[in-house]
Amino acid sequence: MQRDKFFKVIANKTHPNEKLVKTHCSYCGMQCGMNLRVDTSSNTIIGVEPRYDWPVTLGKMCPKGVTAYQQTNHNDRLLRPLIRDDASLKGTKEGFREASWEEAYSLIVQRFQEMQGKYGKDSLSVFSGVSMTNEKCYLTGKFARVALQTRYIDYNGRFCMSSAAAGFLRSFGVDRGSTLPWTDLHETDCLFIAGSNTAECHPTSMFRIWEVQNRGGYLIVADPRETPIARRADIHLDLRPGTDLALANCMIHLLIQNNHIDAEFIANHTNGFEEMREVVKEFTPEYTSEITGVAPEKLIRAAEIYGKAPNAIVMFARGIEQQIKGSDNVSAYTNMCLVTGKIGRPKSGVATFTGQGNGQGGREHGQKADALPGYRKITNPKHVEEVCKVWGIKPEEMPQPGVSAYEMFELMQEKTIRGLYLLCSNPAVSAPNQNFVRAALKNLDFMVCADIYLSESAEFADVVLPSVTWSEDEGTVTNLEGRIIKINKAQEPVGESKPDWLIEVELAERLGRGQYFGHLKTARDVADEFRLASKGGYADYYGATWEKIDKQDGVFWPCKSEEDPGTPHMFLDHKFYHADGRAKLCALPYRPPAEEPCEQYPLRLTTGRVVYHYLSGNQTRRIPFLRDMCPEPYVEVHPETAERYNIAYDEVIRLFTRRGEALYKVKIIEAIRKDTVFVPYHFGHEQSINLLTIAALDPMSRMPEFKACAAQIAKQPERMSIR
Ligand SMILES: Nc1nc2c(c(=O)[nH]1)N[C@H]1C(S)=C(S)[C@@H](COP(=O)(O)OP(=O)(O)OC[C@H]3O[C@@H](n4cnc5c(=O)[nH]c(N)nc54)[C@H](O)[C@@H]3O)O[C@H]1N2
Ligand SMILES: Nc1nc2c(c(=O)[nH]1)N[C@H]1C(S)=C(S)[C@@H](COP(=O)(O)OP(=O)(O)OC[C@H]3O[C@@H](n4cnc5c(=O)[nH]c(N)nc54)[C@H](O)[C@@H]3O)O[C@H]1N2
Ligand code: SF4
Ligand SMILES: [Mo]
Repeated sequence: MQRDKFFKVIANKTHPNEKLVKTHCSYCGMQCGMNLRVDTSSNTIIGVEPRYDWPVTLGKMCPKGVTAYQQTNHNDRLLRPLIRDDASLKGTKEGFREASWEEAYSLIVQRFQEMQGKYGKDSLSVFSGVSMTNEKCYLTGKFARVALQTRYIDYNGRFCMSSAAAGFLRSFGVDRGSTLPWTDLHETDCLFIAGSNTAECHPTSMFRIWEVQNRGGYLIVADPRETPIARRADIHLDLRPGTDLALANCMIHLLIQNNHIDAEFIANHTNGFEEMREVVKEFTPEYTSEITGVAPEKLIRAAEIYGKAPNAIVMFARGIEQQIKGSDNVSAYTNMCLVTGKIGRPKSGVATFTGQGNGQGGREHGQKADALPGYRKITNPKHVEEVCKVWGIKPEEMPQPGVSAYEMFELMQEKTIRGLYLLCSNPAVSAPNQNFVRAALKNLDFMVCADIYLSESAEFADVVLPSVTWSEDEGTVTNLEGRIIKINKAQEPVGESKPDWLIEVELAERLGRGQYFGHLKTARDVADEFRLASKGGYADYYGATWEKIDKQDGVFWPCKSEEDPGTPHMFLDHKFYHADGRAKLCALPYRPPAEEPCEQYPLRLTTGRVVYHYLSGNQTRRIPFLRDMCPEPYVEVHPETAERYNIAYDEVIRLFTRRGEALYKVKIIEAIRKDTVFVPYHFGHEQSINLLTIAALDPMSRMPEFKACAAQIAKQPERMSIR
């Protein structure tokens, strides 16, 4: 996309005592380019300017991005470690006192060593997140395996990208969330987007998406709700939540029937066509319509448009992935590009909208229960040996694989896990089946939480450690394209807060493991060790030096050497990463969601996001503008459903499932199916919709089914007005 030649691409300084620090937004996978404005007399961040010269987002930012800078010097920042002496106050904000780092460290070391002495190394666990740089994510994996020597580590990406990862690994043998750069999007002829509320969740992709339509191309959207992109789509496939696998199989069925397939590509570059064809046979538009509720004509037209488009991109997000068959949905939608050969070339391919800022890099370098740096497997002896060389430990010292995020809470409940080091995640809001998860956190003997603010999860901790925001440290993250980019430091850490990598190094030293961590004095030291640890893995970052990232506007992995410019387009040679170089066409029979509506719970509950808040809301609920725009959760209900229940706009109703209940204001809205209700999940305590969600897990990815469960509404008795 060309900029007007009169367009000024350099951001303005607004007063003389100011410098601009080039960086990216702290929030979603778009990682929009921004300059933080820093007052040089006080060395504090005072504002933000978009970066018009950032090729992916060209100066676009969303409401979260333009206010993100307000996090750094916010009054709620944690400035010193906190210790709670009275364990009976766990689960509340009460009872914390400030402490020195040394006191906090001593207590942690004493309690961790006590527990491991009594119950074994694996009595400790680490639960982490990917709003952190690659370097921090990498070091967290090493911290768990080498400093704590435990098998139990997993992270919030399990609730986010795990189905995309599992699906892509099965289809391609590699998991890079996008096979092509975002700068291709607007040049394609057809976008097929399933389960993504793009305009609210990746808003700065929209100018490219609208451009496809402006150029005469097509937009097809599969979503139970008429989201902003669904409203302007050429075809809106308004399916019942949890029925994507039928829809995707129907698309393949029709592509085959209409001969919109690339027989040569299938023969030369894929396996599994015949088995897949057998499975999709029954998915006629009529049969699929019965399952999905989508009119047969729409299914036929959607397949025709995708099939005829010279270039097309299939895209999806959590709407299809947060299901018990999330990884099957990913492979099934990916089948669309494989049967048509619309992959492995510019302007065609498949992409998932990666969620968190470092949702891509954070899943590649060892925070997952079974993963090691460079996307290696902890179950592969050769991989273990390669990583052990960098870490300086013996292969027999490498812990076994652990369990997935939700399963860690189950182990806490049964006391197999007794201690937790939680960082960069807020599972007391964001994990499913909250009543159980909160009880599991309470059941821990000892819990540490590192965060930038006192989160709902920190309320369960014995020790809270103050970490720094993204603007007070440097490092790399990998955006939703697979492009490794650089985050720069704009300000010194507030109070006594410290970057997570430094906390881990200092703790490791005090745990007697300094020989493996003591050499890491700066973020750059961690970066250099991390690049080396990824070398030779298939997510190879070795050649992505900070200098090259700066010079090239980012580096796409794999990037194997200093001379290698990186890999913006995957599979250009039509070589996939399976041993025989072929992609896998997967045969995937349909199965319904774990919990179907019934007489007692006749509605389908689905959950997700709004543009103003980010994830558990611990960051965005503190920003005045964002809080004003969306101060509380609500339930979206179709007008006919509202009439059936005799409920009015803004009336407070009780929403309940087999697991829990909560009170929500009603928002009556035509943009939702009559059999479905939607609640955003950015709120904690008694407002959390995760009190109601189901912890049914995808057998392959261990992703919880956040997107579909059975629910019911009850009217609340009118409150007396007391004045
Ligand atoms: N404003 C904002 N932006 C964000 C985030 C945020 O919290 N707030 N979080 C970031 C992160 S971590 C993530 S993971 C992404 C998430 O980005 P998205 O996945 O786009 O967001 P969601 O709201 O979870 O769900 C997307 C859509 O799936 C639809 N859906 C529900 N059930 C189904 C189904 O069964 N099938 C289909 N096809 N669709 C279904 C919902 O109606 C919704 O419109 O956003 C990132 N960007
Ligand atoms: N019902 C329902 N539940 C969902 C989803 C859904 O669609 N529906 N989506 C799921 C998805 S996709 C995701 S990604 C998860 C996210 O769930 P969480 O991991 O709980 O999300 P965040 O709110 O990002 O939590 C990050 C925490 O780390 C803190 N933090 C930020 N930066 C740093 C840092 O550098 N260091 C440290 N130590 N702390 C930091 C923040 O203040 C915040 O408290 O939620 C999942 N839960
Ligand atoms: S789209 Fe994502 S990265 Fe861009 S400004 Fe908004 S939250 Fe930040
Ligand atoms: Mo996510």
